[in-house]
Amino acid sequence: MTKTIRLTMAQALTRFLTRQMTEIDGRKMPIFGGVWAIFGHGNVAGIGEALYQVRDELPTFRAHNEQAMAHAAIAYAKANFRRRFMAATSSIGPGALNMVTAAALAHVNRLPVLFLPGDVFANRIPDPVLQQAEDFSDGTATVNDCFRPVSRYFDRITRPEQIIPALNRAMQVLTDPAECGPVTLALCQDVQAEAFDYPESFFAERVWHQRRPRPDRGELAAAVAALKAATKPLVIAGGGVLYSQASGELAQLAQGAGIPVCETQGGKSSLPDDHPLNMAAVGVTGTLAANRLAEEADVVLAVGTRLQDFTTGSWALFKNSGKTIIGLNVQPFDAGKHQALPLVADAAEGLAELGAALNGWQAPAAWTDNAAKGKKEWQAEAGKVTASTNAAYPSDAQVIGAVQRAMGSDLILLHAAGGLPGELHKLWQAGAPGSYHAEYGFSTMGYEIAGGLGVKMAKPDEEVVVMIGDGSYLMLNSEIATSVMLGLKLTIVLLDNTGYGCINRLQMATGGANFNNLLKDARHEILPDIDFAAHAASLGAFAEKVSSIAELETALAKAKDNSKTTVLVIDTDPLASTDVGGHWWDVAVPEVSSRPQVNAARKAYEEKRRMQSVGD
Ligand SMILES: Cc1ncc(C[n+]2csc(CCOP(=O)(O)OP(=O)(O)O)c2C)c(N)n1
Ligand SMILES: [Mg+2]
Repeated sequence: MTKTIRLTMAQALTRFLTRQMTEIDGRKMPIFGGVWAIFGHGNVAGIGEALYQVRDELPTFRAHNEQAMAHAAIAYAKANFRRRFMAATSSIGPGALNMVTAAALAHVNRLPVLFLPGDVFANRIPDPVLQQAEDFSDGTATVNDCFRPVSRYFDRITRPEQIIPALNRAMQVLTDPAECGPVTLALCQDVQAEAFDYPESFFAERVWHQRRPRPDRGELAAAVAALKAATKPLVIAGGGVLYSQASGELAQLAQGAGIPVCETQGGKSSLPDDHPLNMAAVGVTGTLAANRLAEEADVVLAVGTRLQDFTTGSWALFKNSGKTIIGLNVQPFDAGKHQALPLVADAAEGLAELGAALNGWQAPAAWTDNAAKGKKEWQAEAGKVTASTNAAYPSDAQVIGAVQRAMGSDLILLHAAGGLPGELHKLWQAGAPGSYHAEYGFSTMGYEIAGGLGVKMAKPDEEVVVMIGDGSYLMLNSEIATSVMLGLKLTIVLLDNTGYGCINRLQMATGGANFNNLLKDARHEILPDIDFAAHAASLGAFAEKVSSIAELETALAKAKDNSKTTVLVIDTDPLASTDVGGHWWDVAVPEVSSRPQVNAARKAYEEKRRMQSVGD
């Protein structure tokens, strides 16, 4: 007879989570780094009690905002290259829905996270319960259905035994490199507390290993033939290179065949910035060196990238009409985009097999030499825009220069939204793989600070530097207090340009009036003068407002020795951005307008759109 153990569904769930292990560098460890929780009705009595039972094996962390705690969980997974992850549990209703944006963030970035929102009573006896939305036509609908389109797997647990297949499927999705993304198990409140005789085998320890699919022979042969026929080959390294930890294989292929490499936001730091073949950022926020090659390339080996518009310049960057794209991706959906030759495989395996099959083949030396020349030219340009200045309102680029000079590259730099992602993509000189942590798949304002916290949990020995604009800071800063409480130190550099600088610039570039972006251009009675340093200090951080680039460098050097989270605030110029490099981006301009500036922008837009390739 099967041995069973009588547990509530919530107890079974938490016990199961503690038994899921992984192996990293030969060391066995729990695959779940912990559970983020904000309790309320719908989870405090059920899952709350169950988490308490396992608190020594599976730590529970308390946050101040459900979206933010999910950001921390997601950043933790990203910093662990998806090898380890976390769960996040909330009450029903607003607590649950606060996590939906974060679920989309994880979905877009293909990052594993387990959402455990509380849900309504399965038995429906007390309906409508506090925070329950009532659907007039669908008795099964709850607010948690909002998670469906932003989860790779969604389930609602309405009977205690359903948690068995649901958790099995959850683990498949969380650990599969192709399917990987958020899993939502909506936990009906009464069912969390309901007992069942679970088979003991369900709680057997399980060690999960990363699956590394090797390429199909036919696809590999086609990719090799395409590369061997290339005269201007280029590699685009996306986030998949990092998730696969394929930097070594990438460097070997690039060096062996003399193929220059460029990097997407997600793929930056695949190779160190100073690697001679690394042309660094490509696309809308790309370097001169990378974009020049992208325009000419005849074979583009796109590795582990979703080829989003910032990478392809809205499909206007790759101008060689005879080009072939090879999509080396573990997910067929991505591998076959834009009629690419698909090469479905793990990045490390695929790159290694490609490298071996190329068997000494090399790109024409003139192409590789041209790349090296472009890199030198770009470095000179980048040096100019990041140099120190006495300006009262420095540019983002000048602040980036200061951070780099004071802190070096031996740190993890994190950012997500505003003008910084573009500037950092172009200008930050990344070090080791994973040292550049951009959330630019969803570019969620408010990811930064909570994300930094998640990174620090994953990599406690690393210096974690968060760069953030005033807009993102005001949107979500509460986890500064959590970072202080948990003793997880972040260095946060806050660039205050008094509003949504990058959107204001985009508005101007599309012919719009300065409207509703910078605080001064928004409807107001009193123009706010926000004391960010005082605010951060009130949350428990060390905080300082600096008044120049030189002061920032001094403060950053000092911050290295600070024991707790430090926030350094600097005023910056909302209008300045780096002109050199970059590429057009498709932002639809109104076809008719009473503003002549809009009409002019529309005309220029129509011109630019002609460069877009349709369907390839
Ligand atoms: C949650 C969310 N809302 C809105 C946006 C659109 N958006 C992108 S950047 C930005 C302004 C960011 O302001 P700030 O953080 O001060 O950076 P700056 O643009 O000034 O560099 C806005 C509103 C977004 N990316 N995320
Ligand atoms: Mg701003």
